[in-house]
Amino acid sequence: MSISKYLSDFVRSFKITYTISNLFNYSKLKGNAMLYKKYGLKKSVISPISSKDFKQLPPQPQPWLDEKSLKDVSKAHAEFQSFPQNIQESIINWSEDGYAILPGFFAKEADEVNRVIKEKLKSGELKFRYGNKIMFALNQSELIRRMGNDILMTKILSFLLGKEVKLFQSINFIEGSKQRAHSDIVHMTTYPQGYLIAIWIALEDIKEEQGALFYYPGSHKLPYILNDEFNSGSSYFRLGANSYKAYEDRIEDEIKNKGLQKKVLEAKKGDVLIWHANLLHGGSAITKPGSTRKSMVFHYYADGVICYHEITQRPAVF
Ligand SMILES: O=C(O)CCC(=O)C(=O)O
Repeated sequence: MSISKYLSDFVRSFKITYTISNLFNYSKLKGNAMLYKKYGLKKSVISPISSKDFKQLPPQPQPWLDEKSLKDVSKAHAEFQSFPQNIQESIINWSEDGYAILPGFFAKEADEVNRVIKEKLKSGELKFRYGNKIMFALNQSELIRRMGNDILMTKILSFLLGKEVKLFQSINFIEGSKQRAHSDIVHMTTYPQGYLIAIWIALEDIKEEQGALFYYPGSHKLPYILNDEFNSGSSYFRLGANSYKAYEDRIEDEIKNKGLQKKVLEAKKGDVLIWHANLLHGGSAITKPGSTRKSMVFHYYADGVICYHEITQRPAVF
């Protein structure tokens, strides 16, 4: 590890560092005061925040399709009936599976996204972060922003969550992420719980050997695993140095104990997979060295809920 990376990790391990950063982002966070009041959370919008803060608050309803099955309500649901037939077929098992595949949804846009990403990496406007991730390319590309706010996609996601969604971030990959199984709620968390949804887009045809996306159908129904459920090593002042590894180990145990069955997504260019906030997923090993796995993820939070990052105990900044 380089000295600068070591120093940056060290500084970021102190919660006060995030509090100072929140202070700089005060104009973006001050709107949270209304949400904190709405849900009875008594704390400053610049303070660290985690699931511990919500323990004393009354339980809130989960997203509607966690409580009932879309299959049971679809026939009588006008909005569901207004979706094109192919979309209806793709999302009908959402409540049971926790994911939906929309073949070729962004097939027309994929090549142009690849061109834009390549050009912006070359010019230095975009850079890799956290290893192999290109974060927030949507801030640099009208096309990516447009895709993230695609009207039909936004309608589908809002329908599935039962609340309007707002685009939070994009992540682009050139190679497979090789990320171990996880659920997004440990990174992007909400109160009430479960109000995050994400889409993954294949930007080229992808075979397993390229480090394809994998996921565990039905795993979204497992209890949410938040900081209290693993040894995060965090204290009043600091975040635990190995909290993410401890989390991933905990998830690996959960998968073994519950005997969950993995599926690997061999995708065609433009295919979209929508995943539930709590669906376990990750990136397969790359068994064909040097292969690419061009893909893009959009994460969306629901409107009107408290949005934060459980593992780093920070409020989400839009
Ligand atoms: O693309 C992948 O391999 C995983 C991405 C992911 O897990 C995420 O963005 O939450």
